[in-house]
Amino acid sequence: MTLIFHTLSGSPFGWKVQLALEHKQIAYDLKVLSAEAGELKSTEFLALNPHGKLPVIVYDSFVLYESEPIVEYLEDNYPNSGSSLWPQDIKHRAVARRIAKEAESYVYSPVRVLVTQWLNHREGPLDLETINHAKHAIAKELDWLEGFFLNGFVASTFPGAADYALYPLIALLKRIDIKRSGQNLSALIPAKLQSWSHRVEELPYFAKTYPSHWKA
Ligand SMILES: N[C@@H](CCC(=O)N[C@@H](CS)C(=O)NCC(=O)O)C(=O)O
Repeated sequence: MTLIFHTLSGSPFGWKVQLALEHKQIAYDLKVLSAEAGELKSTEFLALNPHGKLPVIVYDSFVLYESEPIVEYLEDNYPNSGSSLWPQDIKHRAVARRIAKEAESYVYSPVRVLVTQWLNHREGPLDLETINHAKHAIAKELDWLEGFFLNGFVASTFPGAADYALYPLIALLKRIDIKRSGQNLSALIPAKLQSWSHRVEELPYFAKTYPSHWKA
């Protein structure tokens, strides 16, 4: 029985789960759905996740949505596959869990604002006040988090779930810079986080997880 992993190309939550799957060396069947084609609102998909959101995993008859519990499930269900997604030291582990939570609670929302303004923007003027507010919030949070990248990765010398929670958000800032020249959102990423993001990009399984529609 192979685990089925449903995701959306470029979704930070889906990317986090895919990095965790690769890290744990778990075989999976990748199903990339399309929001534009209405696949998240289909009866079949809503039966998997009533919220109509990705990622979702299906293993045998077990269905799980919400990226955080999915990552916990992978760790718990595959204890002997790959390496642990969390640092061994209890305090480091707690800090890593905290940073994964901070990424979702405080970095994701302002990044989403910028994605909505610049990557998903269709028409009408940009809301500059909202953009500046989001940029300020990101810079403040990343400056704070930078202090916990002392050992190469988040609270550890090894990559893990906290790195996979934060990295896709940083990648979205870099993506906006590629798509919208002149924004220089990379300037919001402090030096230690810049080098850390390169370390994540050098992981052997990173390329496999890179959003397919970004490769074009
Ligand atoms: N808290 C959820 C968030 C999932 C989520 O917001 N997924 C987005 C992609 S990043 C989605 O499926 N959006 C589609 C939609 O809202 O229609 C998780 O951690 O899995």
